[in-house]
Amino acid sequence: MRKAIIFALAFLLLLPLTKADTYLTSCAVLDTPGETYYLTQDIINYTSGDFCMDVRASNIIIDCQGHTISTSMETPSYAGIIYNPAGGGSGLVVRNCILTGWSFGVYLSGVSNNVLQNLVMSTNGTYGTGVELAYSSFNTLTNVTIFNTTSGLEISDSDYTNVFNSTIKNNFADVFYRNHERYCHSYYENVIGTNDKPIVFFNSTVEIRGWDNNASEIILCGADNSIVDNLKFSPSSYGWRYFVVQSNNVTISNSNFSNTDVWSDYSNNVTIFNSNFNDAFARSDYSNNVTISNSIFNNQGIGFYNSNNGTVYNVSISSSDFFGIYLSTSNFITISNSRIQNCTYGIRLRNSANNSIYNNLFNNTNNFGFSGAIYPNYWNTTRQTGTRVYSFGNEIGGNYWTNATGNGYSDTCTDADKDGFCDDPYVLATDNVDYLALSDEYPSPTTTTLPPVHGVPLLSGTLVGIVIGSGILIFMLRTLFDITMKGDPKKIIEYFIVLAVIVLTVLSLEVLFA
Ligand SMILES: [Ca+2]
Ligand SMILES: [Ca+2]
Repeated sequence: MRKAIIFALAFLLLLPLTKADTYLTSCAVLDTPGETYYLTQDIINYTSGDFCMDVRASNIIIDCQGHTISTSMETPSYAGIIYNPAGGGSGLVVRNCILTGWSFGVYLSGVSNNVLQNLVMSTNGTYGTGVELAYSSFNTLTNVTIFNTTSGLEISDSDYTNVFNSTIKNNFADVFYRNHERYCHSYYENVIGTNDKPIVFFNSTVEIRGWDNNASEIILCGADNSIVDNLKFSPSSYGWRYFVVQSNNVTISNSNFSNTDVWSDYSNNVTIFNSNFNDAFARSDYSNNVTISNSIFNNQGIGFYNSNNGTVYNVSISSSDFFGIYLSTSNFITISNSRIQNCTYGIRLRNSANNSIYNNLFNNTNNFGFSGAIYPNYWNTTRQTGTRVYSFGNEIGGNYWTNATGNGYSDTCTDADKDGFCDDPYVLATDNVDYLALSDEYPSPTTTTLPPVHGVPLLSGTLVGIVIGSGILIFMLRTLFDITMKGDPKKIIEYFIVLAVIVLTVLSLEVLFA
């Protein structure tokens, strides 16, 4: 009896120490806290529900032991592994799994301190995300491979994401930030993206100079006062690559971007100048004082979203299938001295007010468009002396509105006094009027360009006249002085003959150069 009691006590003592293991052969709801679930076989083409492994308790370990959990492409599917318990949770470990075809390979929402290790995820090219972190912080990914998804690692309102020794490449977007404010406490080490270049993350001031495609994705998060100069960034012809700026006071200059979004997100005072964008989109979200100047955009343009006080100056945008410039819920943006051509829309405004758009050339299929609520905007500045972006005249005011066939408003408007401004306001929409639309009626200045004369090219008639006239005056005074001193009548006759020859020469020059 005593022996039996001792045995029972020992058994009871051992109970909490007993490894709580469950072996799975199919998808399941995992709701025992602290349990380790081992998958003992592949689960192929699961189609019976939205989730395969539905985690509902904390500190659970899922070890697939190298097995695959897949769903068939044709069936709407949601997550291979989801951890989204009501009231939150933490401590999930997922390891040694291959997750294929899911809308989300692993979906973590409202949970923290989780670990993903030794995972391979793909969607075989259909829509899907490898790992979604939504409102989930303090997560660590180690040795995770994600490819062929829409978003490899999507980070939505989550911070403290640590990624080690992982490959997230050949996804439409490799690491996609969707934070609605700045979360910059993440850490990336040896994370390889598309083209086998690293995905780099900086959260303190950095100077990036002279990089020639050293990275596949660059994230400046809280890297205030950073300088980017002479950067060449053309990560891949496929997909959506990012140069993400979530930092203040960042300067980007003398750089070349292709196939990328240069994305100012929750950032103030970002300045971009002297740069080329080819198939590259400069967008500003929730960012103030973003300035883009002296730059060239081809195939894509510039977008401001929920951003105020931006500036676009001396920028050339061409051949965008969507828009040259888009203002969405963005106010007090100034766009001037820019050329926007061959775009489907030159500029589009949505719910945007108090923007100033003047002295630009618009030459597009549709020069402007509005959506959402239409608020007042300024389409001209005060009439003043200045250099026009297009058309003759020495005063600026509004914009030049034309199109490929040359019969836009500025081409055809009445400008009876030929002052270079259309006589009637150009009404784009309610409270959106260009009162000083530029016209092409200002007389072109009669600049006479002369052919080369004795190897001296392009002398103007006036200049020739002044030079020769001054020479003659000096010559005449000196000769007259000589003659007067000598008092020789023959010299006086010679003087007048020379004078006659000179006058005739000057006259013929003036006729020639008139
Ligand atoms: Ca005209
Ligand atoms: Ca006029």
